[in-house]
Amino acid sequence: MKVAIVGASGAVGQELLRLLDERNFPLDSLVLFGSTRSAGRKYTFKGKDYEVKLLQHNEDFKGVDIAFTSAGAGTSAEFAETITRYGAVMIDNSSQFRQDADVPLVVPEINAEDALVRPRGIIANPNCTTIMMVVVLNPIDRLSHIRKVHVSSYQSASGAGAAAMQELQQQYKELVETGEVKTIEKFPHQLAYNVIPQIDKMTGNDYTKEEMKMFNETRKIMHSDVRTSATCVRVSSLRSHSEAVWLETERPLSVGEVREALKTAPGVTLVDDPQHYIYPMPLESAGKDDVFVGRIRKDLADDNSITLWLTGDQIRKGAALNAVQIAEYLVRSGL
Ligand code: 11C
Repeated sequence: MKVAIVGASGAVGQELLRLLDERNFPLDSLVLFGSTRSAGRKYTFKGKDYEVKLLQHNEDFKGVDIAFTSAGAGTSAEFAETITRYGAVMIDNSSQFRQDADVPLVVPEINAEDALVRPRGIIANPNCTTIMMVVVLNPIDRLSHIRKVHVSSYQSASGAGAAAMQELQQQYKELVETGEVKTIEKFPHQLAYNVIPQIDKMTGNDYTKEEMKMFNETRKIMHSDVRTSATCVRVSSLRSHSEAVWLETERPLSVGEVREALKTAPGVTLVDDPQHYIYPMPLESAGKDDVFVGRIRKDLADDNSITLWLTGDQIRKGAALNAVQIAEYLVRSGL
């Protein structure tokens, strides 16, 4: 098995390297790609050094079985043909192909088998905020169909990449040292001591692209007509996203049956004892694999609705881990 990582120096690329090692992914050879900025950098994997090659339109992908791509939508669009030409399966972390009818959009706990039909050799890895939410919605949807979701996200700096995480840390340093923030490049406003109610660009319907990803991707992954209305907000946590979710089902569900369904759901850990101040928090889910869920309660405003809170590591389950789980499924299915 020959594996390639495109965007090896980024936050997701680095997490992919850690996960392939940690999970003993059955690879025989590895090749790393990057932009002119990262080409030439060296990373160690299982005791061996690998140099990042410049991503180019050439024959470097000959013999590659699985290519993880995490270098932005533009790069994925430009290089998809080059990457898949000789049969590599491209597991793409960008938003470029997610809504294409001939590209499966996969969260293995929910629709793994969709990955088996991939006419273009591309499998899309969903948006991080959406992945975490659907892992929790799906077991509830099995109890009773979810018709509507309202969600407010609390997204960490890591969603905007490694440089954005450094920027947040730099902003706090500047505040302590000089009392004011000087570095504002990756976010549209100062993030330290702030929250920003916009992630990604605005679309024509007054929702942001991130919010529309939650609407569209949830439907495609769950094969559902659910309608999701989201407000996506950047907060100053470093690397784990949180979401407050209100979901409306066809029949009223009890808190007890929702808890029972989530207790045994794959990829979910129940952390729900608020009387003792126990609930999921981004500091605790950072670096972990599962999506953590708590504060499960009846919605006071709607008898058919349940309210809950979840957190999950955006770089792990929200990106790199989900991609590796897709690859593991392909291997188990005989790739
Ligand atoms: C963020 N969720 O937190 C975004 C990053 O569609 O893969 C991931 C964007 C995407 O900024």
